[in-house]
Amino acid sequence: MLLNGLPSLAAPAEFFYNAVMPAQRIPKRSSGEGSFDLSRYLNSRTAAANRALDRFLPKATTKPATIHQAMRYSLFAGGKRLRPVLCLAAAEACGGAIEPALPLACAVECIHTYSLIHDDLPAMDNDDYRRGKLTNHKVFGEGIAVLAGDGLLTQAFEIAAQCRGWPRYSHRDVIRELAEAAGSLQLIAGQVADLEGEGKKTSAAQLRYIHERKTSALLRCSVRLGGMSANCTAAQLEALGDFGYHVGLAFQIIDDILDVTQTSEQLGKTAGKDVTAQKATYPSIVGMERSRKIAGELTDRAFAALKVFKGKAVALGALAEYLLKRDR
Ligand code: GRG
Repeated sequence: MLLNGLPSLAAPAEFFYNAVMPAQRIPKRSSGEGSFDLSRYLNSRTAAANRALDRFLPKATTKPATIHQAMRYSLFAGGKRLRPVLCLAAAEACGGAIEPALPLACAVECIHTYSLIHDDLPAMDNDDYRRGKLTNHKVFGEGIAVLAGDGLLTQAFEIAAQCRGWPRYSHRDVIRELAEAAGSLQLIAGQVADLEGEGKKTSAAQLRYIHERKTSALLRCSVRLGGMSANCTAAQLEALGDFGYHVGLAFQIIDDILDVTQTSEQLGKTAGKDVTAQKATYPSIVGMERSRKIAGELTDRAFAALKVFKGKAVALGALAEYLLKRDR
């Protein structure tokens, strides 16, 4: 069933609806320690990622200044920094420190931001707002927005190449991990399927295909890279992939739910776009209540993957719970 660590596309549609192990085999969700201060953790790790991004990116005044302003405009527009924080938390779960993980955390955020800039373009989702601000093309024009996305995607690999390299994971492994997640079999494949599915009847299996690629692949990559930066074992790397895959699917279901239930002000982007664009979503296929249940079940699976860390993945567990309960 697993192909390159991802469940095969030939998996039956039922997988989508029964995306859980039998209930008795799933450990109850618990981040391990009641006293974990997630808010403090998020603040400190987000600040570390922001400082590192600022260091890695060319200054806004570096020539040609327009492109560097445009890259920085979207990168520092107030994103939640979930992927970098997950990357750092994965490193810590494997006994590593955040410093060696930072180039990888920043690389993932650059790729994520590029994908948002391009997704917002008139040729794609045609959005005016993102992260509570005007979209990149609304401020800089379409040409520069395309280039700002290209610049961030390329920058990601330059930043990742600055990582240390580890006994179990070379630079080659790191670059390949990033390229696979961002490439035409994953992130781009998800976007292609999303574009081509608009206005068409979409099956549950097709929707899962889109979510695995458009959302899960980069989240999975984030935690795996964090593990690599801590020279994690093969078993830990597999567990992190499993965790990221399920958190990613749950994350997208919640995103679809929020698109319907929250306002544009709360989301910082245009709410209700999925209905307007006639996009298939979990709520539109299985309804709101079932969607919430599936997101909870996927989060249970993510938790189950953490058991190999024997209580050391408290931050990852708390983040998974937070992502399930988020309101923006
Ligand atoms: C253009 C190659 C290409 C891909 C675009 C990212 C994407 C694929 C589309 C954007 C729309 C979308 C629903 C993507 C799925 C992932 C997702 C929910 C992104 C939003 O992530 P957040 O909530 O955003 O972490 P912030 O702004 O907080 O970083």
